Amino acid sequence: MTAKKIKIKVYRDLMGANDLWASKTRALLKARGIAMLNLISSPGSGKTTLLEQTAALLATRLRFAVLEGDVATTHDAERLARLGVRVSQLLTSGACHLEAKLVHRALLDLPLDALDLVIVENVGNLVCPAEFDIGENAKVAVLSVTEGEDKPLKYPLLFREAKVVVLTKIDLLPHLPFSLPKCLEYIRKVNAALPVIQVSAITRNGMTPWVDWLAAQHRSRIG
Ligand SMILES: Nc1nc2c(ncn2[C@@H]2O[C@H](COP(=O)(O)OP(=O)(O)O)[C@@H](O)[C@H]2O)c(=O)[nH]1
Ligand SMILES: [Mg+2]
Repeated sequence: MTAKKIKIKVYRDLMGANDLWASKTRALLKARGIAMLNLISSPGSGKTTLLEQTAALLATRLRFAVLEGDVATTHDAERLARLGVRVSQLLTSGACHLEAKLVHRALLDLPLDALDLVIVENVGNLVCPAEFDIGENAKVAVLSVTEGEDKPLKYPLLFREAKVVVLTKIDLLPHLPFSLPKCLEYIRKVNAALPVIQVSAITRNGMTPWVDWLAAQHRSRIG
């Protein structure tokens, strides 16, 4: 009896390909002493506004560029370009996160010899961007006080992976039934050592510790 030919459908490990591009990026940036940060949050938590406020404060200290990740439009890149920031827009055409290959391509078009820091604003989403390594040195979890204090418990991966939490829109605290101690407790439950920087892009409260933290990321990169 002749053996029946068996056909097997094979699905490639796409995450494996992503990790390969992420490690290429990590090597590229390490060789040039550039730090790269990956800002992750839900839509509307204030990432672009934070970057708008960061731009002038950071410009006197570091040479930096921004990669703006979105599903559609160049709105966020335009907001930063208007302030003179070196910025590129990365469009995912529907995908809910940035992939390492696209980030790598955009990095190769930047004048890497003239940069200390690259800040990536990932697509607004608390789930998928946390799962995809893009070759960053650190993930930054951005959480606004309007989202409720329980998000670190509901989306623990991001808060486990992040190196810092930026808690935004703290100017709104007097108007919201948001418990800051409860939120901090939930963050600690997921990641006991995670630092939290509280900021308001409106009052500019907390901007100095945030910019100091950014500068420290570059120092630890070259140190
Ligand atoms: N009250 C207050 N509103 C803010 C603050 N930061 C951002 N916003 C508002 O939140 C909305 C979303 O901001 P945006 O930066 O576009 O969020 P992104 O989607 O995370 O980039 C806009 O209407 C901002 O004006 C803040 O610190 N305080
Ligand atoms: Mg934005």
